Amino acid sequence: MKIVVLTGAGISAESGVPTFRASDGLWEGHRVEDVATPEGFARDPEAVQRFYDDRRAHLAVVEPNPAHRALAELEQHERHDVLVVTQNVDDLHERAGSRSVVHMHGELLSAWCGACDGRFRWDAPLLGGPGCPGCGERTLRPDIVWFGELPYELDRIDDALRGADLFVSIGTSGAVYPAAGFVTAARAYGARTLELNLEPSQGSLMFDERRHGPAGTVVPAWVR
Ligand code: BJW
Repeated sequence: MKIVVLTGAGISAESGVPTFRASDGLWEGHRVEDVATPEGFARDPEAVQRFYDDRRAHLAVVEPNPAHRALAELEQHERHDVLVVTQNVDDLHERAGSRSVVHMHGELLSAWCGACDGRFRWDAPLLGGPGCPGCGERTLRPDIVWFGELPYELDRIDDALRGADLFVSIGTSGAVYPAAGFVTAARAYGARTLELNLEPSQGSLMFDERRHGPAGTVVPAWVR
């Protein structure tokens, strides 16, 4: 069976990575417009670098949880062809053992140089760091897709949705496009659709089937 799994912040919540849309409307105390837009970066690059440096450093103290591990197991199953499309910028799917992962919103462990368009594996701080290994530009930005920017690998994702027998959405609020529209596309292409989330998402009624509860419980129960 060809399976496309879309994951969001909810799958990493039980690992201790905060989700985005908490009730106070702030992301870890920051306004979205300040830290997740190109305009915010242009206004205050150091504040944005510091925000992402803190989140990158936090990766060292979190671990994959049973939901990440269950998806890695699913990929090992010889009868399944699995693509994980994650909106998350952490590396918990890879650390759990998933090999077929698309980071459509970028990665904390990557940096992007706006001057030479180079992308570099990055585990050091951006703020006060050595600058671009390619061209020497001082101010690198995190390799993260911000509002108004085009997510990565949309053609590959669309091809996968076109060929999918099953589309599963895990731990995402369905508030951010284009990911929020994947369920509609998958249905139109003929896939069965399943939502696994703590609570009904914004697009919950679009799914053929819904199972609600913490990812660390409902994802392993679905996989096994
Ligand atoms: C659990 C759980 C547990 C908790 N177990 N579950 C008006 C209408 C339509 C679109 C737009 C519009 N105005 C602007 C747009 C476009 C915009 C957009 O969608 N805005 C919306 C706010 C409306 N989108 C864009 O700009 C995108 N680009 C774009 O559209 O390009 C143009 C284009 C594309 C395609 C074709 C043609 C043109 C880019 C979006 C980039 C998003 N980037 C961010 C920030 C990354 C930086 C960072 O990480 O710091 O990505 S935004 C943020 O939201 C982050 C996430 O990946 C993304 C999704 O959030 P997610 O993962 O769903 O998290 P939450 O917190 O929202 O939800 C968590 C869920 O888990 C909840 O449901 C919980 O209940 C659940 N949960 N604990 C299971 N234990």
